[in-house]
Amino acid sequence: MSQDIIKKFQEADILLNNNAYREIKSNEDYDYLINELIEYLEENEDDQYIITTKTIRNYQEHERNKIYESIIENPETKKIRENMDMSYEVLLNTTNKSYTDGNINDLNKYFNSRYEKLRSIIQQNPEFSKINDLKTTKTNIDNLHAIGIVNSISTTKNGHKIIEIEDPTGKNTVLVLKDNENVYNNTQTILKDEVIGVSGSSNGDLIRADEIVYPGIQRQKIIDKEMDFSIVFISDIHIGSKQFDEDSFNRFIKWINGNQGDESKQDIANSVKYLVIGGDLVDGIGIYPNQENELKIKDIYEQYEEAARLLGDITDIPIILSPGNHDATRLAEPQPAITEDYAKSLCKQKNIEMVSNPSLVNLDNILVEVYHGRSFDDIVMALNYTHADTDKIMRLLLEKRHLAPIYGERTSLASEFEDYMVIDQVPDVLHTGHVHINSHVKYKGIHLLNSGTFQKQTEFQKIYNITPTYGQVPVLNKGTLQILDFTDD
Ligand code: D5M
Ligand code: FE
Ligand code: ZN
Repeated sequence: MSQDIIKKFQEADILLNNNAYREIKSNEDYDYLINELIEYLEENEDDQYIITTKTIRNYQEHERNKIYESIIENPETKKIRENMDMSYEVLLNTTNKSYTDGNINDLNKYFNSRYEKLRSIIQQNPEFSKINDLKTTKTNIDNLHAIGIVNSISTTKNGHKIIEIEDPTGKNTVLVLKDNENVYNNTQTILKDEVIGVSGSSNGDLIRADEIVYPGIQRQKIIDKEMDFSIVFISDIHIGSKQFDEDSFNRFIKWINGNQGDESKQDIANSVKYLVIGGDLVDGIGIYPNQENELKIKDIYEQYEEAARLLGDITDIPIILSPGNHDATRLAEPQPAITEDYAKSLCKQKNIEMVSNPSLVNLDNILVEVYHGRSFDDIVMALNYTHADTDKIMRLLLEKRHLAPIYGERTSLASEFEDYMVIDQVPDVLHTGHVHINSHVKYKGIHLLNSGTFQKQTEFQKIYNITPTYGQVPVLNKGTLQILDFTDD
């Protein structure tokens, strides 16, 4: 018998039989097990002084129960939730609205829809209530107003901006002089394929701009809607990845079930009515080169089974689940909801509502728009931003009233008959993910938030210098945003 094992037990006045000895010795981390067993005996079976394999079984059962009790919903929390009205309404779910087979007419229809929707928003501005068709702007006009999709943006050798715009009737070129500072500055964030309004004068060749306008949003009239409950936002959990931080995620599940954190954290848990998941629930397969080296679960079905096992512990609050670019659904946006083809158990879970990306839900009078955020990669490239500029990007998108303006770059957009990426209805909360970095800003009365991740830094992210903020969960707690940390007990 190995002397150090015997000695440890002797010091605690405990004997052990041969079978128990063998079992303990075969354990990889037997030092840890010995300490645990001694502690268990002292606390639970203090009249016992010989350890047998039966004692080890009792100890294991005891540990399992302990874990189970800390994961399943706290009875008090359950009681509180029984008295809550958790009704909600899905206002936009594009899942069954996809018709495109990708032909060129569909592309025309798609851009027409984008143009018409955004034109009518711009025309809410009285200055643009009457507009000139672009085909009529090739003559001398002193005071014209036009609305067009941006075909291209370039800078002349003297530093002036040239923007080609197009409407259903024709095209024209817009010149913005660099000395015209106000207008010029406003063109710094123009993106290809977005819809803008231009006022100015035409000399027959081109339009000289006096003003450029975006569709824009009004400041919300009710700045703080009444809200006596909480909504939890997470995304980018990446189940199946070696870097998925399961410890933090388990703490999170314990918390939402009323079993983790100090009193104030538990109070917040007891006020939670909804959980929104903004995509990248699993890590997927073959998403980027050499991803398989970073996968712990290399089968997509098993990744979703594991997700179902983890989320299955949340039983009494509705979960709104929208996909991301790592999930098993069409990559082109709008992405249809995840289906039971890949995620059978999740789809069976009664409190999970599978929705598209993007989607719009009404959670007890709080309108939440969920968008994973793939288009941020394109905007970062186009405007020379970084992935930490999410606040800025979300403000821009809101003013442009479009979630993914740039067509034909990394974000593949499906040319549907209707452009569902337009922000038709201004939400109370715009929830995004994808960048793996938390952010929150309140802009014109709207909460713009990014829910970070539960994945530690991957090799891919090292190359791009992206430092994730994992295990930090934003909660809209009765109208105020709080970030809860789950990286520590
Ligand atoms: O995205 C994880 C992170 O990696 C997020 O910060 C965006 C960034 N990312 C993802 N794809 C790209 C490309 N193609 N270029 C640059 N940066 C990217 P995830 O979707 O979880 O892999
Ligand atoms: Fe992600
Ligand atoms: Zn993503």
